[in-house]
Amino acid sequence: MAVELTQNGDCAVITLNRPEALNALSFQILRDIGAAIDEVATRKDVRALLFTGAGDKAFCAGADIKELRNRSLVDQKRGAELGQSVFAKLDTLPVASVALVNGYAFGGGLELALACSFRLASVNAKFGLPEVKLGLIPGYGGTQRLPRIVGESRALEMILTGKTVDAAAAEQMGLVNAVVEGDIVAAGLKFAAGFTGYSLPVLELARRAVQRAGDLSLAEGLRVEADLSTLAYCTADAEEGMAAFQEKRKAEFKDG
Ligand code: DAK
Repeated sequence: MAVELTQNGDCAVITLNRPEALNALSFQILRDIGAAIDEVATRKDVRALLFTGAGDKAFCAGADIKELRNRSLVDQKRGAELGQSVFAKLDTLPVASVALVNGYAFGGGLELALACSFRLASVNAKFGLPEVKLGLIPGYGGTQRLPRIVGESRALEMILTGKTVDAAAAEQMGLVNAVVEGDIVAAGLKFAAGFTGYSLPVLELARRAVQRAGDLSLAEGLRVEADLSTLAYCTADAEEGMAAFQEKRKAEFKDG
């Protein structure tokens, strides 16, 4: 299987498993990623989703270039919409996602990582949107998500030059949350443990609020925050969290 879904405790792990092509995204692999994300959404015991790539060279070298040629414009547009809709599933997934970038994350591979809630990089990770070298521009969300994460100027520089950014530079520009040494899946599980113990519905409300920051005015965003923070206040977990503080004990959240 070119897309493998496994579970490690309360974390689902989707592995792109096509190392002979540096885990390049064929249209079938995109559909399989979509199906795997849908399956994760049904699992009640999953509290985070991790993505990684098989092999020691690549997270994902991007869209399968060999598949992109000689297609009609209608097919190309549908292809872009397929990639966009699969990656957009991560926005509405009930749990946060972490891209574990263990090598090259180019083109569509970087766009997958950008669609995740968080990104960790191995020391040898390399990031880039090299579409311009092929006479193309990003089609799976890169022109929209990259500027929201690193700012317009840095995003334009990556998109117009196609230059590669190494792990240290990616961390410095806020493209990744951290650079990790050693086993990146173990690092991802540890990173996820930093939030999986909290109330899932409350985490989801926090993600919704932050997502809206990218597309609303400050005044509208503050109204959304007032609504969503009030919704969080209505959960039994909020009552439990505040009671536990006063009773000087650890909160026992029940996802309610
Ligand atoms: N697609 C297909 N095969 C790939 C691939 C890719 N993106 N990347 C690597 N491979 C394959 C290579 O062809 C090679 O297989 P063989 O040819 O030997 O059978 C194998 O993986 C190993 O690759 P290399 O031999 O090249 O390995 P190196 O270590 O020498 O180089 C590299 C690694 C990552 C620097 C190099 O492979 C590379 O430059 N790869 C291409 C990176 C790239 O340009 N990615 C695609 C960006 S474009 C759309 C609009 C736009 C897009 C999509 C859709 N629509 C409107 C629908 C654009 C999307 C992109 O992602």
